[in-house]
Amino acid sequence: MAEKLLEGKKGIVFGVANRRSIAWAIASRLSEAGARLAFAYQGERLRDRVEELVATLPEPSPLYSCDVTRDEEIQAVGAALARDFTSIDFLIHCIAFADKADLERDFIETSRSGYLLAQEISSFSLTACSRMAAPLMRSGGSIITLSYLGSVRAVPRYNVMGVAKAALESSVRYLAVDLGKGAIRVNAISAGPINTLAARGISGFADILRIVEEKAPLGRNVEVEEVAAAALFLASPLSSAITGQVLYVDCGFNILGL
Ligand code: NAD
Ligand code: IMJ
Repeated sequence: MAEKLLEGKKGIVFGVANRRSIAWAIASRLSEAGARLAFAYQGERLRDRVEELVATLPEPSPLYSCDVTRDEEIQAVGAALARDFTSIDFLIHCIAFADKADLERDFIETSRSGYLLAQEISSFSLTACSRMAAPLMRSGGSIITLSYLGSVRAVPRYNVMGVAKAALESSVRYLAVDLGKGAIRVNAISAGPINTLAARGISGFADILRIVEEKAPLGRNVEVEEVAAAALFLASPLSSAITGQVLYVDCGFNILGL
């Protein structure tokens, strides 16, 4: 049988909250491809749920608590990875947060604190996590984050998250330049709408799914497994010349003018 794509590779996944999380779909796919995984979850509130999910993987995986607003917790993850894995080959960043109120009223009403919160958690955390991980990627590596079309288009109610995703996608390019010399690649996947915890609370989300289904060139919404397959590609040597990119996995919706 052909060698698995990620046989012998190790990495860390940030952003599993529950079984619907995009991070979980990616973790499952990378694990299937032979990778060994570590998980960083937001805080003790999530530990039991993440533990339960991770127990279903074929190999035991270390779990670390990490609130990305705390530098010392990110540093502790670096130390734990050095201890448990010695080196890593990939980092998956699936983290976003904004104050719910900022996703419900007009963008112009965004508060200073709400703006900074969205930037800190949804954008700066990629840079902080990359700085932690890069020294562990001794033979090169792949860093992957998740974005959304609201970074480059004004999507109703995405608001402050759109501005944070614009900064995230720009960070991908600057990080790709800094880390390229160490053969570390940095890319984003811009996924179409998927029914996860981060999407379900949004009023009108069902309408958004319906509009995409109606208009997207492929005439349907994206499946989370399709996002995971793109992540496998970007984590694997198949994408060895691809860095600094935003790869749309959205059934073609982003190409439309009207
Ligand atoms: P999710 O709610 O399952 O994942 C979001 C994660 O962010 C959670 O695991 C949460 O614990 C984590 N998080 C929030 N604040 C944190 C903090 N301070 N420290 C550490 N972790 C923190 O939802 P999801 O849809 O899987 O979201 C994952 C990524 O995918 C996000 O970046 C989101 O913007 C992006 N995305 C989602 C969609 C969609 O429609 N669901 C589409 C495109 C992109
Ligand atoms: C989120 C808000 C508005 C429109 C939206 C979304 N569309 C999509 C999303 C069209 C697809 C989901 N998405 C891409 C996100 O990045 C969501 C981020 C998010 C969601 C919440 C909900 C609960 C909360 N804070 C949040 N912060 C970020 O309190």
